[in-house]
Amino acid sequence: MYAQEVKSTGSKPKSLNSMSAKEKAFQEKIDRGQRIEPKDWMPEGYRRTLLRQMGQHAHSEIVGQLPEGNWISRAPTLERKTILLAKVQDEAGHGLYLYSAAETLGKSRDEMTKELLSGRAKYSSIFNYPTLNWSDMGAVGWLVDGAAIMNQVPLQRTSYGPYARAMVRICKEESFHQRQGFDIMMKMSFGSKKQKAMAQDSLNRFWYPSLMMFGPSDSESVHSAQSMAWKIKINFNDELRQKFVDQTAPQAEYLGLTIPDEKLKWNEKTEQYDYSEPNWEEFFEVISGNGPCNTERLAARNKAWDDGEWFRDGLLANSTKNQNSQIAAE
Ligand code: FAQ
Repeated sequence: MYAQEVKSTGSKPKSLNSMSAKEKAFQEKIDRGQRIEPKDWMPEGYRRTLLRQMGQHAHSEIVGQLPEGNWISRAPTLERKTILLAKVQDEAGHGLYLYSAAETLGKSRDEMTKELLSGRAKYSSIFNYPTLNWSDMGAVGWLVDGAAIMNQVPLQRTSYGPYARAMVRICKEESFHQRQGFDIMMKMSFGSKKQKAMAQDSLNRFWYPSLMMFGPSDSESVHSAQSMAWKIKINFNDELRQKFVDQTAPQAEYLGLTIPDEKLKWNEKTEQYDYSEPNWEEFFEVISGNGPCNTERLAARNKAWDDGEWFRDGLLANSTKNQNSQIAAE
């Protein structure tokens, strides 16, 4: 019922010569590094691609609250509880900035939400994996937020103004999230034997799903070419995945943990780590709705939407009443 549909409709970018005058002027503006703003003319494909990516991104922030929200009441100390609560609230805020930025392209937040709830829109594959113990909160902050930052810092330079500006604030907060995750990992890794084993277990389970966050390998990425020509995306999927591995491997070493990849090795020639690809079959299963928690995640979002109906109706009724009394007073 709640399966996410895989609907990849990517196309190759047009050459400047085959563009209409309007499209050419638009592309040249992007090539000069100028921002596109909501009232500017834009090709329909640019608008649709942005709506798809920003919508998926917003949904990821919203669904992304669930695996951590699950642990707020079970955090080991009051301090950890308040920090986790603040982080989860931040993710809700990120979703809202992104929905607002996407609304400037002419699609309402309600429409985007309906797409999420019906399974027509995607959200990040990572949130379809379960969080089984406290050290998973460390792994999510360290690896999931770490991967999110790696992907999102370049998006501060994306060509669409409202998206780029939303990303500036989001990145600042994500950086705090990543540090709190690493702090939990340090506590666990340098703690008792049992705690260290929990930290290792979390790394074992979250490593490959984190690598999947960057999307399929470039040869399978249907949108990269056009999205990069439009500067909606700034880097290739594999490029960011490699940077993430290069950044994270020394951190794991510092923690005394082992990344679950026998092939992981520093390559003197390329000056980067060699590593094993994630299981792409599993990735495509997860984004098609068949991951371990897809059904549970969408059911939770649907329940929250249904349970909140009376409140949304109340807010709307109150705002209509206020507007009417203001009109009557004028
Ligand atoms: N999961 O052609 P590409 C976060 C889909 S925020 C699910 O390479 P594209 C914060 C893709 O949509 C995490 N689906 O696609 C946080 C397309 O399907 P479609 C989210 C995926 O768009 C932390 C198809 O595969 N971040 O974590 C995934 O050029 C902790 C072909 O792929 C963003 O959304 C995936 N991992 O590149 C919150 C960042 N990868 O639409 C709470 C912005 C690919 O044709 C707790 N987005 N697909 O049906 C992006 O940078 C890009 O959209 C990519 C994918 C890189 C994710």
